[in-house]
Amino acid sequence: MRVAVVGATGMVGEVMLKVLKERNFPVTELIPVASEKSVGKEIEFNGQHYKVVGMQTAVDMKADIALFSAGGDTSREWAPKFAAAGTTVIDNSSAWRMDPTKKLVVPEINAHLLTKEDKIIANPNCSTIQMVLVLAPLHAKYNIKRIIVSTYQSITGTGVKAVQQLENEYAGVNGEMAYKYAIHRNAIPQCDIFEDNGYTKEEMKLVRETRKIIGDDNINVTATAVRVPIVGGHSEAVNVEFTNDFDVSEVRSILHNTSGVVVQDNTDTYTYPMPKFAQGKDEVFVGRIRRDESQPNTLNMWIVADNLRKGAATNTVQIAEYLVKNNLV
Ligand code: 11C
Repeated sequence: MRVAVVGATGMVGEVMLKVLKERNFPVTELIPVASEKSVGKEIEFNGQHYKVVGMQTAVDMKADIALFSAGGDTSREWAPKFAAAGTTVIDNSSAWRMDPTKKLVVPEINAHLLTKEDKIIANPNCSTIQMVLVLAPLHAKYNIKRIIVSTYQSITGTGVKAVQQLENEYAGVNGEMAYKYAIHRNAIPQCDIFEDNGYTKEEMKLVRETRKIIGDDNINVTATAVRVPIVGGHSEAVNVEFTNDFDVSEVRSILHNTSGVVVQDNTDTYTYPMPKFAQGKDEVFVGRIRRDESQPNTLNMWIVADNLRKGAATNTVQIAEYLVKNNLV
């Protein structure tokens, strides 16, 4: 496969390159693509050196697959051009996710919907991916009525500028601010901008994307997304009400048998997921699985994943793997 990575020098782009390498994705030629200021830089991949190219050059090179992580505006402008040149785009931005003509894919849940005609495929938001991977098999069994989710999100979700802000604050030096407020020793109840309804875009992604991926508009979701001074991954406290009752040990067993999910749940040994240990891993970790005793058929869980891995790069590469395996590119 001739693979273009658009945004190759960015935080997610770098992880995409790492994941392609680790998973032995069959790359015959890498086409690293970035903005004009990075054009000409060299990137090492599998022992070979590749020069970073600009967008139009990359379109003209007609790669088989392009993995995009360069923001919504770049994606809206360039993904259709790549697609028109015959390249299948897997896009990590929010540009196409809610477009009814585009598939929004978490491979373990809905990759079977993909066809050769899908030339722009959307990768969901990180906080949505880790939640739906755990909830989809439980929905199949018990039918979700309502989800209440509170997130504790890593600064890496904002990007390199936020990591720099935290480092500056640790060091006590003034620098550019990614957030309106200090993030060191703080929790900011705002991820992304506000929508007219008083929720942030991040919170509404959890509502809309969950329904689209699971394929059920009857699932009610309400979210509070919070930024915390953490780098290893996003954590989520999830309260889920089902139509049908469940047995907690059966829930554990379903999740234990769910591909991509690791159950870490033993109060005797203080075993539960934490971003410090999820960092660099491709799986989604779930623990603190317990019945909500305040109302029937309701479960509490704690879900953690590396937002740059399963939340972004790994999920994108897994979609590409599915396309290759099923001759869809
Ligand atoms: C965050 N979830 O942590 C965001 C980052 O829609 O792909 C990814 C934004 C997106 O702030």
